[in-house]
Amino acid sequence: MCYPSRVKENIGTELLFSPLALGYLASHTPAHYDITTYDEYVGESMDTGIIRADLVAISAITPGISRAYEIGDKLRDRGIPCVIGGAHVSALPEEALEHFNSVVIGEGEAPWRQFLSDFEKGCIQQTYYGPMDVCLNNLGIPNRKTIHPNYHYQSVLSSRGCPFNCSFCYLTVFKDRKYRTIPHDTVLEDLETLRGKFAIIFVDENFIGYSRENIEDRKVLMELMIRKNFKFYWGCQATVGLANEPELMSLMYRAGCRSVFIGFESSTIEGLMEVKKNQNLGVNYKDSIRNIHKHKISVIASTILGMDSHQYGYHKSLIKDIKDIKADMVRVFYMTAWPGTPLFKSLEQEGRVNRKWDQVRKDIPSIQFLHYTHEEIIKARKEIMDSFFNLRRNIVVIFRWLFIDTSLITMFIRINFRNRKSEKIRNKRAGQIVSDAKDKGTLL
Ligand code: B12
Ligand code: SF4
Repeated sequence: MCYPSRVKENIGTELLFSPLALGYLASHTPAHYDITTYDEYVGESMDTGIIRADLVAISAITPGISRAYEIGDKLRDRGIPCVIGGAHVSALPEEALEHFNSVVIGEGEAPWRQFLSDFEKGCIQQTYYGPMDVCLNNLGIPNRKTIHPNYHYQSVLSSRGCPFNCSFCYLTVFKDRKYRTIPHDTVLEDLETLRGKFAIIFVDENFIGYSRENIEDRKVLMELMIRKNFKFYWGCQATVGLANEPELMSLMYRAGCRSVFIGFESSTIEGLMEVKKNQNLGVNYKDSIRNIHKHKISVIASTILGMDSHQYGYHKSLIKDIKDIKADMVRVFYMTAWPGTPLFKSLEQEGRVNRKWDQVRKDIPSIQFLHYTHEEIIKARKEIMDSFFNLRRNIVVIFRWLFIDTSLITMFIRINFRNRKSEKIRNKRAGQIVSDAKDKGTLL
């Protein structure tokens, strides 16, 4: 099994969370298979010339897809059957079938079991489909032996799916995606394997779910986690609606939550409407963060630069707005068009997308922006990041937390230090790509 990547991801922010796809597939693989995992994000390169295997399974996302195709081509030439799954090929299965024997679209566990059964009978199909509304009662826990120890934080899932339709989100590729929780016993069993870690991360699309029933379910999970006394700290992604759930936030804090990553995306109404982030409309970000801080949980504000409605100069007002809402940390991503999304479809019609998949990442400008050139947007992003990753700003945030809760301070300093290093790598990489494109006259 392999996670393909041409570059070893930088040890700063890119390697924050461990991938789980192959871990789940491994736990749904019959015991008579002997599995070896190559994780190219951490530099475990798969040598396609010498590798011996009866079958190779690849899990890829867009920036690693060209490497995946290279692996598929070489191994198929050597007569080794290859199967691929993940976000990118779920959107573009025909493209993937040019390089692979089989493509799995959607959620992988059930089609993977079917694929293996067909493989043993010698009759594999070209495509397999895993709906995203199947009950997760029999999901089980991921096989963590397949996860490389070099990741800063081990990822955990307690739910899957999201019913919203943000135009840029890769999840919109799946029509039948439904929010489903993983049984509490299964989540606790998985967490038990992580006892002793300093911190972990829940990679659920939205940890708090989408209904009253979901919120109540989360409260029960929190109570169970508190009873288990795990001791590790954790973070998660959630919608800003978390701020209206005092009881849940208080339980989350007691269960170890210290940080929540929230997609604010835009500080303008036009921006939110443009990307259909309707759940953020009318929300007062400052009050929301204040409410979350009251429960001693820090906020990482994620935001997008380069929407069509963001006029040149938007980044300057964004710096002011993020400071004003008192977010503890900020992540700024370029507007990126993932294949299969509504955003990709509309920008493709206008000839504004980049199909050099290696360069389609949220830290490299890849689409043609309406109001910024690529050079301008790199400078704009750097301006934002410089105003958040500097000593003065660090002192402000550390002081804030000294009076609220000190358990996060070491982690904050560590993440900040890594982020500063990563930012340099990111800017250098983005700058190089833009200047190469300029030299070749292919700059968007
Ligand atoms: C952990 C993580 C990482 C890890 C590992 C990446 C990986 N392959 O998972 C690391 C730290 C390396 C990483 C890095 C990046 N990541 Co990341 N990451 C995630 C995160 C938070 C969790 C992934 C995960 O484990 N999910 C849980 C598993 C169970 O779901 P899954 O991966 O989708 O797998 C299921 C199915 O897709 C399918 N499946 C997948 N593979 C296979 C293979 C086979 C054979 C089969 C049968 C089925 C199958 O079955 C699985 C089980 O049901 C996701 C967001 C999210 N919540 O999913 C983003 C995400 C995958 N990352 C993303 C991005 C953009 C990046 C970066 C490019 C960041 C950037 N700066 O822009 C980098 C660079 C990666 C590179 N070089 O290619 C995007 C991908 C979008 C896309 N269309 O490609 C996501 C979706 C986040 C987002 N919304 O933007 N990331
Ligand atoms: S709320 Fe998050 S996970 Fe759901 S569609 Fe929007 S960006 Fe995607």
